Amino acid sequence: MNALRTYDHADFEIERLVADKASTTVTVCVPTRETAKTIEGTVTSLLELSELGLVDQVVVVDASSEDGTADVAAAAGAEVHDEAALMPEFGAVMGKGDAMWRSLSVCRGDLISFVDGDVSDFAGHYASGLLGPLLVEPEVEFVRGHFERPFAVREGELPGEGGRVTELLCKPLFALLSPELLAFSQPLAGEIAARRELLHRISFATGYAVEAAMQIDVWREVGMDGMAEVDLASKRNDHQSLKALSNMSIEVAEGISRRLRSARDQGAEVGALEPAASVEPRTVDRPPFAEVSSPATLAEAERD
Ligand SMILES: Nc1nc2c(ncn2[C@@H]2O[C@H](COP(=O)(O)OP(=O)(O)O)[C@@H](O)[C@H]2O)c(=O)[nH]1
Ligand SMILES: [Mg+2]
Repeated sequence: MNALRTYDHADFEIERLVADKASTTVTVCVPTRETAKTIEGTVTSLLELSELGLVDQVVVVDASSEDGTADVAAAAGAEVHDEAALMPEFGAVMGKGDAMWRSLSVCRGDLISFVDGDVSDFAGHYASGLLGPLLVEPEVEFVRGHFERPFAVREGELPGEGGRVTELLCKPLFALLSPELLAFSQPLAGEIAARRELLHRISFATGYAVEAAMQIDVWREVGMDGMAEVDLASKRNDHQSLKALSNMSIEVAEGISRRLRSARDQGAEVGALEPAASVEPRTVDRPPFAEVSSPATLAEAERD
């Protein structure tokens, strides 16, 4: 097995990246649901990178947030889309992964980065760190961020105690099923960057299944050698309730389960993680974006 390529955001100087970038275009896309508190800072940081020539398009794809996220993002200068207005022929939008997938219809960059919109210590080094490996290393196709994630408590914060679904669900399942993927410290981090063609080739799981599913699909598509991880220092976002994390975990488990079944159907010797027949799935896989512009797929979606 090839070792995972690892970087630090400080390895990439913005001026150098802009020079290496030449005519390559870059989109940064932020999926948002009720993030009015943090989105202005995020958009402002990204537009600073745009002034420096690193980023060409800053997109916010909003879940019709009621807290004014879309207006705040637009006032800060982002290109804002309501997720429901993107690819409406696919019906109701099914959470974060579906919003990301639909955003491919408006993200024009040769390189596309996704970053969360609810991060209070977001800064430009998130985007430059994620884009760096793609701009300097032709073999890298996909980059995921990792960070120190403190857990906020009334008296302050507990270092390293955030990221509970990652540690309690995703990594234990990877440890059992695909230990190679443990090379990534935070496989569920929403901060990624990739070449557009790769993102158009893979399916996107809807909801919170998207990150774990993408981790597996990209690994199967380009191998460890085509992947990289970058240290983005710290990430602070509001913690979700245990109930919300439990629902998130079910979606993550579904995404992993579907990939195991598809690997097995393709002849891989993997164990099954088979849902009971009575289980109503909460997530689905959107087809590779490259396939959806074909008239047959669109007609199929319209029939559903
Ligand atoms: N457009 C859109 N964004 C979403 C949706 N659900 C979550 N997000 C955003 O995706 C990012 C990560 O989601 P979050 O709920 O914070 O997940 P966590 O950080 O893993 O707990 C945040 O910017 C959310 O606002 C959704 O259904 N649609
Ligand atoms: Mg969050």
